[in-house]
Amino acid sequence: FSVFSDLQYYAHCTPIALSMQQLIDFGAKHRPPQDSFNFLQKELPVRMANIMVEMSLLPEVLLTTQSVTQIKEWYDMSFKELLEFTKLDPNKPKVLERFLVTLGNVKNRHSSVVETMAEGVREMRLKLLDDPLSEPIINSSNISEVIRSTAMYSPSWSLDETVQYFLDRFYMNRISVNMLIETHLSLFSRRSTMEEDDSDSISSDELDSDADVNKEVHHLIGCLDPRCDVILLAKNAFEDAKDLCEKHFGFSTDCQFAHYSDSIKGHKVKMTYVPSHLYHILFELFKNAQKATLDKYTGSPKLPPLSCLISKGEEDVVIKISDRGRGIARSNLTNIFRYQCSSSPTPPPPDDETLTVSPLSGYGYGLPLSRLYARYFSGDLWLNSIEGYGTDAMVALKAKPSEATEILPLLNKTASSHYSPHVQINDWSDSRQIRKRYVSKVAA
Ligand code: W6P
Repeated sequence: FSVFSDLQYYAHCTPIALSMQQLIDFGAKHRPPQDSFNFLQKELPVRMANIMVEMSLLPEVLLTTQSVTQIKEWYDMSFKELLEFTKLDPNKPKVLERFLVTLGNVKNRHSSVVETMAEGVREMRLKLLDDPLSEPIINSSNISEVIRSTAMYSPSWSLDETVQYFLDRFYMNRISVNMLIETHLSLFSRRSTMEEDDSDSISSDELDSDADVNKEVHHLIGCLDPRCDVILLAKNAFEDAKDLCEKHFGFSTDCQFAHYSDSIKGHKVKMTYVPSHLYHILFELFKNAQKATLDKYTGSPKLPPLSCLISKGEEDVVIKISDRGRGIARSNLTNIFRYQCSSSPTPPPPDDETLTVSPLSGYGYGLPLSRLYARYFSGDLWLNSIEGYGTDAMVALKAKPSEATEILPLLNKTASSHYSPHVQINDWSDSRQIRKRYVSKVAA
């Protein structure tokens, strides 16, 4: 197929969404590294190419920023490195060894993509402030003949909506690629099975912020813990958020934990999950709840405690974190999930740690990213707020590993969409997503 470049070829392939059950089966059955190699050697380029092409469709103001240019170079390089392996024989130990090294390199190369993309969005906003007329009119004739992503370039969308749509998809793609890489490294790298101390390769990535906890407490198969102790993890996340708050403000409040489970055995709620993702989500929510409480009760000696309810049902594990920090107005509820929330006065410096460790001032990327982590395996995250009183932050996760399936952005490439722009085509691997988005747009 010489008409197609490699990029176009792989972008035309549909990513394969895996369930937690499949990931567990693969790891627990000790399948040979060749099997994983064969899968990843195609799937990684497919997932990368899908998002690379989508990135190339971005409006010029963002596409031509220095940061996005840098990110494109990283993706080009990694894509090329991974393609090398299509010609190689995985039955040679040397090849498998090199594959591990390449995956490690790719992971490190992309470790600051979130911050760099955030910087790109800031660059774009500065450009627009300088010259508001440069705001592009999003023109559907820009779209490549071969591949089109209908919704993204819907002419009725503002630049804001387009950027939000893209970043959700871009970061979700990145979470999924990281997941595949981490799984292979964790199952097959000699270092991770023989030694404990591989902190060098871990420290820079937000996925592994609780790597120490992982080692001691979790029974990891790849990145998944089939017996993840939700209550223990929530308590750890709470304590860490509390310590951080204490350090920053000299105050913090407590939390009352409660749990409920139909099939209760002892005092635990267990499920299959990625502990680092769940920790990331809960740490973020506890920080926000602490912050809201402190903001309302500055100087007051007695702070109303948070509460955390964890319930395991048939279908979902639901976690509710409540604060009495005055709540949020309905009109502001969607804003706090925006990547370019205009109310954030001073953007944090593009420092590795700011996004994961100390976004106590304003809402950074913490909430939208946490929602992506929840949605990644078919869960969700949302807020119910009672303005004047307080906020309930809710997380629902699939209780059954067979139902916890990756939600991946898909690139639409159906030529027919060109002729029937009103037909809705799924651009997420889960058809419910598009309905959700449609409903939220109508509501907005
Ligand atoms: C607030 C705002 C917020 C966001 C996320 C979680 C909890 C809370 N509480 O007031």
